[in-house]
Amino acid sequence: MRTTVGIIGAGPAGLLLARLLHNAGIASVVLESRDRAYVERRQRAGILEQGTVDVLREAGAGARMDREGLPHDGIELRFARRRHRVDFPALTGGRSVTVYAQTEVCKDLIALQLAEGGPLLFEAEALAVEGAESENPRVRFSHQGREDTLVCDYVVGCDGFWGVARTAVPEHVSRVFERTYPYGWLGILADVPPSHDELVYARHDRGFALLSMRPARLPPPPFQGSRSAPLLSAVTRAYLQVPDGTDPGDWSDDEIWDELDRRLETDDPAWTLRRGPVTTKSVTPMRSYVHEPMRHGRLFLAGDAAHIVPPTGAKGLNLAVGDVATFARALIAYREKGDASRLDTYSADCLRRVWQAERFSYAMTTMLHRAPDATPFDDRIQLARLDRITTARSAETDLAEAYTGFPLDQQD
Ligand code: RFL
Ligand code: PHB
Repeated sequence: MRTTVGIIGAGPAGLLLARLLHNAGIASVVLESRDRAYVERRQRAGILEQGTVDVLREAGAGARMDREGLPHDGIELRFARRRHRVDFPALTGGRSVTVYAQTEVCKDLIALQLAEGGPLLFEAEALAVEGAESENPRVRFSHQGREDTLVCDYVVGCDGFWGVARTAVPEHVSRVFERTYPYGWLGILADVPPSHDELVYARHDRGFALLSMRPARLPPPPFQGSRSAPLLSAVTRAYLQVPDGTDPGDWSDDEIWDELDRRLETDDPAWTLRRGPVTTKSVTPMRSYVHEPMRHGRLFLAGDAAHIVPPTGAKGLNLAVGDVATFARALIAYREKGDASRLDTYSADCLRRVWQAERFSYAMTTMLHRAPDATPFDDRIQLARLDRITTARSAETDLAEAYTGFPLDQQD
């Protein structure tokens, strides 16, 4: 098999890249090791930065997101029994975020790719990238019980943290920067409307808690003749900080709701937590990780294949979108104007944005989580950082700008 751009992985990075290249008339083949149902079900991110929303719209993949996504103009911080709202548009000159699940972004992009784009092969596992330094890098892969080779002009590794693409960068040119955290997130989806109309990030002596949501489709009432279910509400997505290595089965539904109640409680008696049946439960470890460089010869790394952030800043999916938008623009500039400079600076351009997201995600994580060995001094520093955000406009603006994301074009 031969193509211009071989894409490994059909997560948000690989799928969006295939779409951007298709729109520019550039051929690609996507290889995905899992089956379609698995990719469409995997529960993950939920917050799209303004820039991500813009890229999806420009790619012609924003129609359902525009109908069903929930625009959010702020978040709430809770600490020391206080509530504080951060108003994004007021602090950033009009920027906001959209709540729309990664699963839905992937479903939309898969449907478009299968209808209009180039080949997207499910259950096609990349085994190795070979010849990254040559004119024609190759991906060796297995599909339907056979081994095959995809010969490309460029290979883009969008195969996530556990993928194979990164291993094709020789050790002597690779540098890895990493940090693990001694806690994880127990995440739930529950069939109950959210308890607040914006996301709530809470710092508590018992640990961090986050109240989020997902747009939800409720079945239409029987008297309505409509065939598609109208979007009537949202359901609760919530997270609790738990010790590293926690088994989600260790937590009963009641224990989860009780703990959310404790960590989210403030002096405001008007707020109450809505409880309901928990439909999914899982534990995510927390990690910061950057692999430099993000390019070796004609192999480019994008998204989680090159970097991981702890989810507290809601940046992982947005970084993946930024990387592939940067690569697509660079390749289009080369093909249309013969200008290879943006391909040459791909790694440096992405890493600037990546490190800003690493900084922000680390700052949010360490400000809001309680480490097992935290001292009273550490607690006071966390509270002082939160107090600063709620009293100094400059500190609050810094949070709002980073959360809503820096415009992609700032790099151009
Ligand atoms: P993905 O989504 O991991 O996709 C990689 C794809 O590659 C496939 N693959 C292979 N295919 C072929 N051959 C191989 N050898 C392969 N090896 C792997 C995999 O099956 C998969 O389909 O990476 P991508 O595209 O870079 O996307 C990154 C995002 O998924 C990730 O950063 C976010 O989900 C992180 N994240 C969040 N990001 C946000 O921006 N906002 C959020 O609110 C947010 N919340 C979260 C999150 C991640 C979470 N978890 C579970 C880690 C919340 C959670 C709980
Ligand atoms: C989510 O809704 O999954 C979510 C929201 C905000 C985060 C992380 C995850 O910071």
